Amino acid sequence: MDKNVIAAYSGGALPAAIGIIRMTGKGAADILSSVFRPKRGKPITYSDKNKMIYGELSASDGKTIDICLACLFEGPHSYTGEDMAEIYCHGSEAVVAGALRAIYDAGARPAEAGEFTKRAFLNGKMNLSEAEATADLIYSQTEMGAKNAAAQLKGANFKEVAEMRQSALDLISHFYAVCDYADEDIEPFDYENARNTLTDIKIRLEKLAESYDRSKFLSEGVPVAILGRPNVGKSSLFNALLGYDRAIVTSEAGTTRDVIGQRATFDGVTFYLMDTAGIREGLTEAETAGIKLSRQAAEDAEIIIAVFDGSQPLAAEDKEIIDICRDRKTIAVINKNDLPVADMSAVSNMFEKNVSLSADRGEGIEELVGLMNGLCPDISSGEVLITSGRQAALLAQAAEAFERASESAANGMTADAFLLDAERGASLLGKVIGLDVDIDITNGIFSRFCVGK
Ligand SMILES: Nc1nc2c(ncn2[C@@H]2O[C@H](COP(=O)(O)OP(=O)(O)OP(=O)(O)O)[C@@H](O)[C@H]2O)c(=O)[nH]1
Ligand SMILES: [Mg+2]
Repeated sequence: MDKNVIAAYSGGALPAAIGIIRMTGKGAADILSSVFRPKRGKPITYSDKNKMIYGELSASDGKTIDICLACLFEGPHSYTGEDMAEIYCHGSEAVVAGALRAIYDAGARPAEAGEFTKRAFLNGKMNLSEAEATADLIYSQTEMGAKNAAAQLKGANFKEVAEMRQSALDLISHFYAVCDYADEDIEPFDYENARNTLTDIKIRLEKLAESYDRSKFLSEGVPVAILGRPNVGKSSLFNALLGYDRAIVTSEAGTTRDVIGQRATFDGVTFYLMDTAGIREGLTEAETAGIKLSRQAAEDAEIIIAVFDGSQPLAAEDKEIIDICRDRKTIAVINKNDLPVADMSAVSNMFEKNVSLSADRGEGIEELVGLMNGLCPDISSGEVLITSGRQAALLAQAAEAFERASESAANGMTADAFLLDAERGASLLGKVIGLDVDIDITNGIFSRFCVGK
C-alpha cells in the first residue's frame, strides 16, 4: 500500500465528544474503506464524496471498535488538494488509538506536525502567508487575534502585497522594454511617475511592517498598568474591572507587592491588566522591590490607568505619578467618589481622559472601559496586522529597497542602480507571499503547527 498516505488525530484533548482522524494522499479512500464499513449499501469508495456516511469502524483485528461517521473528499477539492478521508468517531483515547493503529497497519504513516497544511501549500491550495495565518488562527488566544488571522486567511495582506509587487514588476518590465527596444514605438519611461509609485509602495510597506509591533497585543492583550500611590484603590479597581476578587484589598497602605497580571476582554478587545504596588518611598526591602516592578510595568504598558484618591488632597506621591504619565496614553481615575470630594482640578486639567468613579461600589466602571477601548491601538478597526516576524522583516527590507530605487528615479538614475533595487524589492515581496522561499524557512513555518493540521 502507498506510504504516501499520512494520517493523524486532528481533534482536541481526549476524551472529547467527537474525535477526528484525518488522512490525505493517493490511496486514502482505500485505507478508509479497509477500516470503515458503511451500515447501508456499498463500500465507502462507492459512496458520494463530501458526504457523511454512517458505519462501523474496525480495529486492526477486524472487530468493530466504534459506530460513527466518515467522509471522503476527492482531490483536488479538499484541504490538501489530494484525496482525503476523515473519521468522526467517539472521542475516546482507546477508540482513536485503535483506529489509528488499524489505519497505519493498512498502509498509512503518521503525519508530521503541519504536514497536512504543508501538502496544501505544495499542491497550490494555499500560499505561505495563508499557511502562517492558519497557524495564527489555531493558536489565537483572543477574539481579536482570531479575527486578524481570519482576515489574513481571506487574503487581506496577501492581496495588498501581491498588488504592490505587481506595480513594481510593471515598472521594471516597462523600463526593460524602453531600454531593449529603443527603436520601437514604446511609451517613454516616466521617471516622475516611477518615483511616485515607488514612494507610495514604500510608505504602504513601512506601515504594514510597523503593524507587526502591535501584533503582540493580539496574542497577549493590550498591556494596561494600574498605577497610583498606596491605598488609592488600585487593587479595588483591578478587581472591579475583572468582575471578581483577584487581588487582596486592605485598608493598609502597601498591600500589593508583586505585579498581578490578568487578561480581561471588553467589547471584543482583550487587555492585560496589571495591578501594581503603590508608589512611594518603600518602607521595607520587599515593598521597594515591588515599587521597582510598578515602574517597570508602567514602562511596559501601552495604556496607564493613574488612580487618585478623590477624597484626599493631592500628595507628593500623586505628583510623581503625574510625572510618570507625562506623554503616555493615560486615563486618570479619580476614585472613591462615594466620599466627600477634595479638589482634583489639577488631575482633570492634566489628563484629557479622566473619570470619577467608585471602585469599591463598582460604579463608573463602564465609562472607564469606554475610555480604555478608545485609547486602544488600531487593532479592532479593520486594519489587518502583520503577525509574522518573517514577513515584517521582509516588508521593511523591501521598503528600503524601493526607497533607494525611488531616489535613483529622482536623481537622473543609472539604469543599473534603479533596476537592482527595484528588482530586489519585488523579489523580497515575492518571498512574503511565498515565492522563492528557502526550504528551511518553509519547513520552519510548518513545524509551528500541531500534528494533524
Ligand atoms: N470609600 C471607598 N473606599 C474605597 C474605594 N476603593 C477602594 N477603597 C478602599 O481603599 C482601601 C485601599 O484599597 P486598595 O484597593 O487595597 O488600594 P491599593 O491602591 O491597591 O493599595 P496598595 O496595594 O496598598 O497600594 C481599602 O480599604 C478599600 O476598601 C472606593 O471607591 N470608595
Ligand atoms: Mg493594591
